[in-house]
Amino acid sequence: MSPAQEAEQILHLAGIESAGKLVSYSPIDGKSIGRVTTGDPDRACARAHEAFRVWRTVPAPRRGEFVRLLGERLREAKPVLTKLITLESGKIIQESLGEVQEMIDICDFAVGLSRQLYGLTIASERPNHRMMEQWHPLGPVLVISAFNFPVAVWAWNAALAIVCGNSVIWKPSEKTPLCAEAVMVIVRRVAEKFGDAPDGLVQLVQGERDVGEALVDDPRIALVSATGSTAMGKAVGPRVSQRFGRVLLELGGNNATIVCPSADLELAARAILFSAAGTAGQRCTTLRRLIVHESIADELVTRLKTLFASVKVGDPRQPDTLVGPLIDQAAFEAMAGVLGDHEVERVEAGSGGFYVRPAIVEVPAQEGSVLRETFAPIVYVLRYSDFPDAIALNNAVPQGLSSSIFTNDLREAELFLSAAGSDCGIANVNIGPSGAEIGGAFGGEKETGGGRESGSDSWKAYMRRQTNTVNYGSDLPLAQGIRFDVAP
Ligand code: UN1
Repeated sequence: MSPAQEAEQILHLAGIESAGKLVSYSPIDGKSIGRVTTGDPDRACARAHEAFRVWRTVPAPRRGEFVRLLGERLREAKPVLTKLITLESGKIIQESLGEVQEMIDICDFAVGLSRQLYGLTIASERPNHRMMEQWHPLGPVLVISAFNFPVAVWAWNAALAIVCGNSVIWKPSEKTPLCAEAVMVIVRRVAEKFGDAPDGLVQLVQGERDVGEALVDDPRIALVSATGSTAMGKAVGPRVSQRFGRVLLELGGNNATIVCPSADLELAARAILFSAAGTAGQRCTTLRRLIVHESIADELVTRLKTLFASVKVGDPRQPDTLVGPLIDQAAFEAMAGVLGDHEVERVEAGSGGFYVRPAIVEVPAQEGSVLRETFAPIVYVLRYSDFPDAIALNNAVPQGLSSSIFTNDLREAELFLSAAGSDCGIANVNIGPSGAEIGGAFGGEKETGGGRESGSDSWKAYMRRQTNTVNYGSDLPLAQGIRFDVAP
């Protein structure tokens, strides 16, 4: 069946009408698979603001019930949503399944969190005084998501924002609008079952750049959580900061793996293949730089070349495909542009999509395109002789998302994780840089934007902290022992 026919069936099943200005194309064959209507940012912000005023007073564990129902519905919808993700983003089925699982996992996490939005109690220096801090809902949250994780990253943000008492507006990538429509069908069913969720608690606003800009600039949006390129973050960050709104940025990565002489090369090779070639190199956590000790570089590169050559590139709906198509022609041109003389190996998959074989390119120095994130499956190989140089190379790029090391030497591993080691938000030992679990805080430093989403205490970004001091005595002692008495 063609992607268009398959998509039509799914949209019909979900009751989604395919109409409107914005066209969705499947990267599988480059053809249109549906249309959606552009949203109205002003109306969405007004509704989100009203919904927030109601939702913030609902007890957090009850808000958790909304997310529990969402997780339950996602479990039921997993097979269908998986298919649509593959049709619209070009991910292989295994990875689309993983993407829906990531949504379910964050729902489970957020349900537990809805009873754990803890503040501290703090010892007061004054007699008969108590200090504490409370975490209150923040306001409407705008989630801008990218094509490569068309639904999971929205879920990371939405699940936390909802239990934290906020309303949510979702501006998905214009390359994956149908996945967002399908998730909204699920959300509407959840709202019905929940009963008294305010109208406009979760909204979808489709559109292109102008729609995104109007939402970003709206003062009713308290937090803009944006995932995408560093260029996008550079545009969004200052606009929001200028109106003193909050931003949570998850931008480009240029992730490295260091392979040391003591490494288990079999393990390393498998991890490198998944991290570099998985999602056709289109994850923000994709492995882009391999920093290998000179004593094992030849052996590892030979092994990797064989693996890269044997990987099946093709229709992502086939169970044995490991690398699906690039998202579009522009992605292909970007890859071809940086590979230049090395030439991109195009794979004919019997359709109009852009299918490429993952490339492994040895470079003498870390310069030029090696310093940039090209959203395609290219891994650059650099050699090192002294371990401190490997760490220096890992850090000598403008981005700071993810990193990893393969070693069986405890000293190397611990140094890599230490304050003098990797400067990234994520640093792993004996696994690749991609494929993080939702339980940890996800995000990175430098040009990656500094935001943290998903697990750990990332929820704090979606709330406002209030410090309270209560005097239960009948005197008025001042802090720092200040005396301020009126003369008798
Ligand atoms: C992204 O590419 O924007 O760690 C997110 C990973 C995934 C999320 C990637 N869990 O690779």
